[in-house]
Amino acid sequence: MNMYLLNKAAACQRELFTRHTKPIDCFHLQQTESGWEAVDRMPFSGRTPRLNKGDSLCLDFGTHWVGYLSFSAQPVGGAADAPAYLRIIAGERLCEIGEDPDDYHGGLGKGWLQVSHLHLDELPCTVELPRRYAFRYLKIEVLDTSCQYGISLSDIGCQAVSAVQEEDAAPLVTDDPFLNRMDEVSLRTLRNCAQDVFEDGPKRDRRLWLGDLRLQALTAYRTYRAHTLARRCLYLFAGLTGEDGGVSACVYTKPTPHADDLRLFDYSLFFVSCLSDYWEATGDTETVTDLWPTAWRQLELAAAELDERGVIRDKDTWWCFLDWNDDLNKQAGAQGVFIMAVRQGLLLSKRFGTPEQQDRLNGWLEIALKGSRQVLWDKHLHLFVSGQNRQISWASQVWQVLAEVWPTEESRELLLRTVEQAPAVGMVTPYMFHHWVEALLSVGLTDLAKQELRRYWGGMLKAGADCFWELYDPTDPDRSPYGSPVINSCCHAWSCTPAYFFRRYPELTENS
Ligand code: RAM
Repeated sequence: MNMYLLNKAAACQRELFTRHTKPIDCFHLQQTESGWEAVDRMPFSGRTPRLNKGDSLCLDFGTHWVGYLSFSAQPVGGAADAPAYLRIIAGERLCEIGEDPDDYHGGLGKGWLQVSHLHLDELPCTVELPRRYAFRYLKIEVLDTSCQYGISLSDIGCQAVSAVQEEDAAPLVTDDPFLNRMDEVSLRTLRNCAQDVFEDGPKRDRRLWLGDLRLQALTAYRTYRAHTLARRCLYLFAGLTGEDGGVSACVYTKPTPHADDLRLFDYSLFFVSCLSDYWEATGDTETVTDLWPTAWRQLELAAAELDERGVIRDKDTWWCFLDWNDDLNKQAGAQGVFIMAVRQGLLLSKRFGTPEQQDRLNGWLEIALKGSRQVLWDKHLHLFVSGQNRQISWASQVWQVLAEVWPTEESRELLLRTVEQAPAVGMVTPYMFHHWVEALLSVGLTDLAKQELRRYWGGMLKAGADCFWELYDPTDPDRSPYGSPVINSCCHAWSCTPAYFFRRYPELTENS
């Protein structure tokens, strides 16, 4: 733990903005062939009728919020001669309040589900729920009162919190209503994930992941200009490196800052990318001087994974992320991330490094480019292959293009070939789709990038997204990496990047 760096992270901490929000409608839930639906909608008057044992109430807060819930409860019909016993479920989507949380058997801890059981011992009372919730919908179930009384609830509200305010975002100039809507949802996604740190998702995992940070910060520089928050996150990672100087894939800030044991090859290298993006956005020499040694160390550690052919060694473990597709072989993607990070390291090293570091970076670049071109490139197929079984995937092509292994014209042809051949090993997260769109834009395939934004993020909008999701597979709406869609995060920061694309590449919003 490096206290100098952690103190700098602490100095970047700011009070969160707050805003009071209230339910707009009440409704009933109905399960249909296509999932859960809200029926019998009515504007919510602000006070419930008498609720007795077995009654429940569903509320809609109009859109997605992150914050602290409170309400008042009054006894109706007689004195409260027993505690009122309630179960409250908050959900980002209707399925979360429709499914019984007791039926959840997914791979991640049940504690993430936004359920709480409350005993109201003294009535009337005002209750402030201690947990922070990420939700649009709320279901309140009365498990019991007594035969003598029921309860009525009023003042139901949420103190929403965020490090940024929507009104401070740099406006988007387009008169296309669909793109405006996409931008609005991207900005809300980022707002709701921007808390004490850039969280990956405010429902789950509520922590700072390096891969997510990179895309959040990129978007935040061009929208909310949340430079200090990005700086805080960079200092946290650098202050919490392991004994060998490697950064963790994710860190926690509470009760005190500490790192997770997990390391991911690509995420560690994204420390370099994040620092390079931060430098480009801010020109803040003090911070980059402090953090360059951490960035350099990630490059050194990664370069040690190059084999004698100049290719990053493949592994059987969960060593590199890239996407939530279990079938994906990560070797070629990891190689692409490495080359991209070396290029970014080279730029930083010219200002912050030593001549010796520059020489080593140039050496790694040469070796790794050779490895990609001679070992990973299949001369007959004209595609990159990955791993022992020479797997062909979308992710491998995308990362080799982002690494600029071939000149632009060849890369453009490669991406068009990929579309034509549509490899079976596809992309499933907005995170991987971000890189796909970035690759298309990097070689000038602007129309295709536009189409893909409309198809993929637009698909989430058509499916009713208030915020963009952790995972979206248009061919399988219930797909979950964790065995149950109710645990998926439906406000996930790595999906907020349409707001970045629209501002970085104005050609995307022209004549659309
Ligand atoms: C998921 C998280 C996060 C991602 C990691 C690799 O658990 O939600 O967004 O960075 O996986």
